[in-house]
Amino acid sequence: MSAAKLLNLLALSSLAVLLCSQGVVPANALSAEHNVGARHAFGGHDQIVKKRRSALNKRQCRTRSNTATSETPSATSSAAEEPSSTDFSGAALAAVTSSAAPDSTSSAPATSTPITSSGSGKVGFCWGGSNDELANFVTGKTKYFYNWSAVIPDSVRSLGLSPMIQLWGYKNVDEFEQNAVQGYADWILGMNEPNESGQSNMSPEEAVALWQQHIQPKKDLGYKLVSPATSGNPAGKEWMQKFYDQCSGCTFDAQAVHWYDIDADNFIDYVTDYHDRFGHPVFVTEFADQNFNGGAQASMDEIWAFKAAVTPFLESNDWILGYFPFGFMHDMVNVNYDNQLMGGDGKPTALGASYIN
Ligand SMILES: *[C@@H]1O[C@H](CO)[C@@H](O)[C@H](O)[C@H]1NC(C)=O
Ligand SMILES: CC(=O)N[C@H]1CO[C@H](CO)[C@@H](O)[C@@H]1O
Repeated sequence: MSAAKLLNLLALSSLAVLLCSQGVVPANALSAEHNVGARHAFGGHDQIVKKRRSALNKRQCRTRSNTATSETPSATSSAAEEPSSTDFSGAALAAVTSSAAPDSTSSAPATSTPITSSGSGKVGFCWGGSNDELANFVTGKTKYFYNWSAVIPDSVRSLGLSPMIQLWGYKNVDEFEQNAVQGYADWILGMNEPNESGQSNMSPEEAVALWQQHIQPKKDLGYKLVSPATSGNPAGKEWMQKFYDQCSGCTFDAQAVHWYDIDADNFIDYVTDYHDRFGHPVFVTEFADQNFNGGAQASMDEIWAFKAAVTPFLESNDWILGYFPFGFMHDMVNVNYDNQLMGGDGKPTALGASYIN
């Protein structure tokens, strides 16, 4: 990935900044401190947080990516660092099937047998790889694609994936309007973590105005509309409630949910609550077994256990339309590299292969 593209991705990614601020607070961990941290993520507070974090997994907080904001200091820093994760792609190769993408250039061995390929089509890519690497990941179980922008790589359609474009925030309104013509994509994702100052950073009122002006009219062009995605902290739900309460004339085909933490039961409760509370089918458009609350990171064994615990929940509930594990990318931003789903060779890690097969 070129440095420019990487920076672009980092700027847009939800993970960009909040991970170096107080980070994502579990749904049930009310924390006033979180709000303070988020608000001051670009000021002196950030240094304090960095110090506090330095005792943790060093990889966690090495990249700042605040080009998304006007406060924006240095987005250059260590963004070009190579991922330091273990690369399981050798094992992954054996597990990958290219059955759903017969015309792909996947380098998965044609002779390999998938572990299991449910063909459920619920796995989505929040994608940070290059375009030509995408074919390495497409299976009968994968279906959705977005990359925090309103631009879709050509290969998405030809690989049989369902493209989603995002009105990320104010910064890509023009790009969004240019691209969101009939048939360009299937789904529109609303704003990215609007309740975070380091992300699209807008009030429910502002988001309602953007939605009514730019997103809702696309319904008539055949698009299915997905709510904004608030960050996984308690204020996110409040923000969402206010947004829904005020968005008159708005229609929603699905609810977007983001979640980062280390407890599978908490994940299940959180996602279920979003569904029960707001009443729409759900896309979990970002999630990982990642601790942003100061404790230890999950071990690789625990990450596997987390995956084993949440996957049956995600697969078996019809109201969950799709789920997007983080991350199919080379640079994991501030997330524990043990969660990485793509190896340095652009092929699935063992964990990545397990999610898509
Ligand atoms: C998303 O993909 C498009 C098409 O390949 C690319 O132009 C754009 O830079 C990507 N966006 C990000 C944030 O990587
Ligand atoms: C940037 C922003 O609007 N943050 C908001 C996130 O949501 C909570 C709850 O509505 C607000 O208090 C924050 O101001």
